[in-house]
Amino acid sequence: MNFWQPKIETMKKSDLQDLQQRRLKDTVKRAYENVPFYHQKMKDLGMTPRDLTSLDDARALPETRKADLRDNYPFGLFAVPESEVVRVHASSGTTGKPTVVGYTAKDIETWSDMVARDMVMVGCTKEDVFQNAVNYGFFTGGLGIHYGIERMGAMAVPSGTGNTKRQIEIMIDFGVTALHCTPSYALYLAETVLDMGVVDDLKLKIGCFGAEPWSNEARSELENMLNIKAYDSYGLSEMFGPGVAFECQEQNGLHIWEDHFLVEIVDSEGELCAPGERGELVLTSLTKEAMPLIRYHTGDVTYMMEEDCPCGRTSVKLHRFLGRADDMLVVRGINVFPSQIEDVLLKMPEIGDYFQVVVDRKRHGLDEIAIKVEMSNGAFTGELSDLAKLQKKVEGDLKSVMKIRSRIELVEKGSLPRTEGKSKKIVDLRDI
Ligand code: DLL
Repeated sequence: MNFWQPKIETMKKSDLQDLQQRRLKDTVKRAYENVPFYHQKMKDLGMTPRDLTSLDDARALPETRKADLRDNYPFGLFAVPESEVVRVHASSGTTGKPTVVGYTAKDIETWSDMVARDMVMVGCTKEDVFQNAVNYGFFTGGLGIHYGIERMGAMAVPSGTGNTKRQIEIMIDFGVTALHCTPSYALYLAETVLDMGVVDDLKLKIGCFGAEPWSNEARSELENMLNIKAYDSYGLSEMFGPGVAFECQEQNGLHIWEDHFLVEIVDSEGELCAPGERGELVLTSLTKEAMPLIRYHTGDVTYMMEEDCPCGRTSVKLHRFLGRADDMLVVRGINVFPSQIEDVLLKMPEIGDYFQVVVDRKRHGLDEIAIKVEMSNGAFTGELSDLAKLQKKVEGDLKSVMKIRSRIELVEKGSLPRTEGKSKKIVDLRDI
């Protein structure tokens, strides 16, 4: 069994577009009639749902941003009566009110099928024992993935987060074959598995990692440490949650489910990017009932891949995410993504898997990047001159990629904080 919903997953491009158009019309009509926010926005633009005659007309629709969710806290963007909403999730956010999202019973069904598609796509079957080691709560990664596992019939192991050694014991005792968690937590789990010396006791084959950016280097690292194939899992609460886009077994780009989302990639001026050109992902939900969102700016940077996928799925692929538009550091006018730094660091055998970037503005107004980098096990020879050489090498390699100088501080393995959820790789101390 290679597909969960074969008809849709392999649908001809033109049929997919027809389906999108029908669903877009319906979504916009529901938003216009039931959500005052969208009604007003469309009125301001002099539009009604009847103006939508082709998919291209979507470009004229109003846009939505995270602030709009906050402004309409908690339930102001719901397009159905509250009595139809069977679940809410929320993201805490660091400032202000959380953003709340709601689901009808049908939304939960749609979402579960979408996640089941992903699981089957990476090779899971009913025989698999699937551990979901993310936070079960307001975070969509818990219940979202869980329902998908149950839907496709594997055995769900809802271990949540915490107590890493026990998680590993469970993995061994239950014969866990597939794991879903953040890549940061996967690294911590892998490190602990190696420390415990139990890697040969694991039956793990498949790792699905997401909820934060990670690099191809981190993938190789995890695959080697745990003897698995590792897949990228993308999603956001505003568009159901996890499962929106997922890698297939080609491990080369994430299929985004175009029967559920209309995809745009736009540059900083809002113009459409050509395939291969990086920009911000903007999504319109096509099937969400409780809370449809139109042209939602995800803040995530990627690009569209053009070539057909050998796996047979026809929905377009997105390149693995380069980071968030707002995670991009602008240091002395140069754009730096944490993922670029990770790419450089993980290529070096002397360097471990953890780093933290601290950006600060010095007295003369010049921004400085300092990067704390953990060394790998046994990399310290005891010779200080070797350390200095390594430090110089890291600084040089980073400079050639980032185009600006950074100060490297080599620290002992284990000294940077480990996380069970999303990691915080950047600390920006600038007051800007
Ligand atoms: O992180 C949903 C999720 C759960 C996805 C489990 C995958 C696995 P939020 O908490 O709303 O939802 O955060 C969404 O996380 O806009 C991206 O910035 C980031 N993100 C999620 N997946 C990836 C990924 C969940 N694979 C935000 N690569 C998104 C890069 C990711 N960034």
